[in-house]
Amino acid sequence: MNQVDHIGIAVASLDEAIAFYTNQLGMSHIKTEIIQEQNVKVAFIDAGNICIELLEATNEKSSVAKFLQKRGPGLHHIAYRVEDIESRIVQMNENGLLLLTEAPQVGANGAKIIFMHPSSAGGVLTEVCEKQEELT
Ligand code: CMX
Repeated sequence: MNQVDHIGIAVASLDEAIAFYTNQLGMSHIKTEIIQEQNVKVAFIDAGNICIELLEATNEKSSVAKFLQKRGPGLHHIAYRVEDIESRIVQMNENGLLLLTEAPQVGANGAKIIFMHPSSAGGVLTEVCEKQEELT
């Protein structure tokens, strides 16, 4: 894994969370995007050396809705950036890690993403992502 790409935080209200990170913590809101495939609306916050991804569920099917019901708002996942996600998937499968899908899915900003189940990653929902372009 090359570097931490972002930290995902599940929130009940994206507007309230954005206000907290910008008004209270003085960070910049980069952009907001709906990711249909994941049933989430995400806002990216520039935290200097890292990006914070705030996640709001768009419907009850969303894994974020389930997470909020069970655990309440808070740290949801950590994402590591790689250069060639397909070869990483082969490697992770060979190492017996439990991936949530066989192939990468489309994440925010068109990134290719895949998740490791928390049971296979020390209790942390872990995303591996290959960026197509930098956030602007
Ligand atoms: N972090 C750590 N543990 C988590 C977790 C999370 N985010 N979400 C669920 N878990 C734990 C639960 O607490 C539960 O643990 P126990 O068995 O000890 O109770 C276990 O995982 C199973 O949880 P569950 O509520 O039964 O949920 P599911 O198995 O149905 O789903 C998961 C869990 C990880 C497979 C699901 O949340 C998922 O598919 N996540 C990936 C997709 C996603 O989060 N997309 C949004 C992000 C989009 C993006 O960044 O682009």
